[in-house]
Amino acid sequence: MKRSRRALYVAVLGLLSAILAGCSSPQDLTLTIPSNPAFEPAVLSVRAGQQLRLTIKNDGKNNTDKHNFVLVRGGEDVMRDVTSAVTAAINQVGSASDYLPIKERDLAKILVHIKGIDPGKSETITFDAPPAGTYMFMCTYGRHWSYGMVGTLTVEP
Ligand SMILES: [Cu+2]
Repeated sequence: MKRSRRALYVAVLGLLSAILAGCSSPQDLTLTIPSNPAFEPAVLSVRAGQQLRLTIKNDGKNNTDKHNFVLVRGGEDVMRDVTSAVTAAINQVGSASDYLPIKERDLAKILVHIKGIDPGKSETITFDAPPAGTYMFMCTYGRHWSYGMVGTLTVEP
């Protein structure tokens, strides 16, 4: 009798911890964009599969300080592909491109993105961290990547 009760406790504890693990809250991350276009901090580190809640705060003061956030599915080579595709899109349709690629195969190289954020505003996006690796992010407005508005998301296994 005593033994079976103990077994029940163990089973209930196991079930509870499984439920708690499933309900684990997302990890909050914040990127701030100062008046001088940049992401602060420029390096983020997370665990693979962790749910993330990323907030981007645009602290720019001028009306022209609009920025976006584009996280690509890889490192610098993938970022270069995407910047070429964005440049092609802008040349083709201007700001109607939303500073994103037009072709599906280029869009597929983007993991997540947040559209243009006005100065003084912030936006939040929730997503799951990709598999372990290094992922680049950037702002594609006005080719801001070329002014160093880039950063790295490091995903640990
Ligand atoms: Cu920007």
